[in-house]
Amino acid sequence: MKLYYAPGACSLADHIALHEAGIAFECEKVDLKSKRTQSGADSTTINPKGYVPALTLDSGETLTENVAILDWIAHQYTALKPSRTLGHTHLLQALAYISTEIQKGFKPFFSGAGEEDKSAAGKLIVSRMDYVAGTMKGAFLFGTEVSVADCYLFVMLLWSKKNDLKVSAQLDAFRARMIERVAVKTAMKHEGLS
Ligand SMILES: N[C@@H](CCC(=O)N[C@@H](CS)C(=O)NCC(=O)O)C(=O)O
Repeated sequence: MKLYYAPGACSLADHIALHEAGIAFECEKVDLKSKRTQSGADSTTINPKGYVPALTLDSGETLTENVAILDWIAHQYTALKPSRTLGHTHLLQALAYISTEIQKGFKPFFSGAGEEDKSAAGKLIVSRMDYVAGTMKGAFLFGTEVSVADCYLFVMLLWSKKNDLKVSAQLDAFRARMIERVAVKTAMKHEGLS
């Protein structure tokens, strides 16, 4: 199995989740500008959508879309999803919200938008982060155990920090808790982020 990633990109969530799951996998870095992988391949032959993450399974099939890949990882290692009634639906609900409402909200920060647009986007992101924080059932989104959605939320908090967005003390504490995890340290070190 091979994860295609770019350092610090949303693919970091999958990288962390694969380590949390203890699944054996390889990684290959993608240059998002040139669309070349570390070994020189054209990354659009792996993911024709032209972005990361992409996860090539041992069967040869390649999965794309963070929500789908994180959901797949949680199915391989079910400790990474809530087990209670509607647990899977709640997981998808959290992943979809993080992907479509939070991650997409960062677009102005990556597209060279003006300060006014960035400020408006930042406010929206912080309020959406606050909403997610309000739904947390404990130290992690679904209680005492980490889930694949926590891995994704953590990456969004790294992006917030990088863009000087001030999040609540609760989310700062969550980020600090996550960063101490072996899986997080391992993935971040591999991506050259620590
Ligand atoms: N819908 C995709 C979006 C993935 C995405 O936005 N990837 C970014 C990095 S976080 C990327 O590779 N951007 C490069 C590009 O679009 O050219 C998903 O959720 O997986």
